[in-house]
Amino acid sequence: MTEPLSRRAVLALGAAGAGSVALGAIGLHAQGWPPFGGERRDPAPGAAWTEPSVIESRDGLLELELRAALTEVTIAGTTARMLAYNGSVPGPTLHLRPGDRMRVRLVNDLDKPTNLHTHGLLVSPDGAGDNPFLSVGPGEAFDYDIELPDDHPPGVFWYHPHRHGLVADQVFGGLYGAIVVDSEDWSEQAPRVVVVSDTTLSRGQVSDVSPMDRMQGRIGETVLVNGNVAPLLTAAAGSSERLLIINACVSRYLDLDLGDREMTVRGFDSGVFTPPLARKRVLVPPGGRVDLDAPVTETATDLVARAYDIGNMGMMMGSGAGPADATLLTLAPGETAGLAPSPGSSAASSSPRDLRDSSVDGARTLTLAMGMGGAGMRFLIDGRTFDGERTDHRVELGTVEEWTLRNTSPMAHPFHLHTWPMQVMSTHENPVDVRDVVDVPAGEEVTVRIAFDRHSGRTVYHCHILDHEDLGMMGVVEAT
Ligand SMILES: [Cu+2]
Repeated sequence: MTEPLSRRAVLALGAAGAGSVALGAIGLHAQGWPPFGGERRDPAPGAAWTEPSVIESRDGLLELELRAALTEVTIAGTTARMLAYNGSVPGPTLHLRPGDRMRVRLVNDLDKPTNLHTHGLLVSPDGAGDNPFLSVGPGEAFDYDIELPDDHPPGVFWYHPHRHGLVADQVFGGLYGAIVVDSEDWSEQAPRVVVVSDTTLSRGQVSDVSPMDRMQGRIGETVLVNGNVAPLLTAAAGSSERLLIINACVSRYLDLDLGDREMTVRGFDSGVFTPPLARKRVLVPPGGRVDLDAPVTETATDLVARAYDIGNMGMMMGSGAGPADATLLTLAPGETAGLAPSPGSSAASSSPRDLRDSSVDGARTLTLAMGMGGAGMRFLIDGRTFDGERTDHRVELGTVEEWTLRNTSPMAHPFHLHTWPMQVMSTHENPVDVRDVVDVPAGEEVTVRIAFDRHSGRTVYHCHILDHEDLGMMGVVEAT
């Protein structure tokens, strides 16, 4: 790993950017929405709906300080010591516009290195941008400077640490928050931010996990929605709630089921379906997001994440029992807890580039595999584990490539590419399905097309079962 900044350099940067700390405080602007703001109530199953506080950009700029620290937080109806951004789990929601600049001072009050990844944003991976090779040591700070292109697509994204080797532990510990990019005015019409995570708490702190759990991909015992267990979301019967759902779980797939009701899927990740798709089940792999409308009727219903079998490590490594069903939230008729948006927003006007008819400048196959070796299972892409000094694939800026993602292992792996979205080519019924996390089921292959445009630079692709990423299932791509 590169350690590009010494503590002294960081302090010097800090002096130059001293204003950003104060500005960060001003930027921490609590809106009238959501109704409870950032206040932490005492949540319990069926608890009132809460959402993280929202920080909005102003005049094209969002500045804030994000302090990562072990903090006592109110979570799942109790208190626990977790890793938190600015003292809350999830961290604040960042609401951005296309063309915005985001200046984030990440302060590391942890006892291990960390960094910051703006998952899914179409921004530069270089320098002080969305750079996965940075490492910010304990007691250090780093000033990120991230610019969104003017034509950045709308969508729901998220931020979390990406320091190789520590990512799963830090996300499991509580370090994640939502990013929403749109051109909408939330004071008039606000979607619901639904940050889904899981963790395991024991005696007031986050449990350690075994090497076996890491190889299988850890599944937390407690599933949280905005830090609560199965909160109650009420709205007028006959309306619908627009949910921006983020799967911030380390390894858990969310197989969404709203009982006998159909959900209206506006899009996954930064992709938009025109028209939206009606679906009774919606699969959101780890790291993925979905933007959907859920109908509210006269009777309450649960939004459930059904147990989803991704396969396991095989006979040699144990049974690898999968997760159980988990109720994410209850949708019930009642007083509108806030502002119920109506379907058909401006989001549909910004369709992603369709690559189906593009000429393809290059084709490659990336093989996701598992094999025995060393102390246990090895997690491989193209037969190798991650080496940040090595560049695995070089592509030419401005080209379109077709990548075949081949999974020869007995488990599904959700494949995430930074910086450049992927258009899934093998989805026949969804004409333009653009994602940054593409699930590759066990023993199968998926073909995607990627336009290497907007940004040059060097970044990573990896399995978004974050334990697998930490175990080396990651590679480096550079576009020049
Ligand atoms: Cu994996």
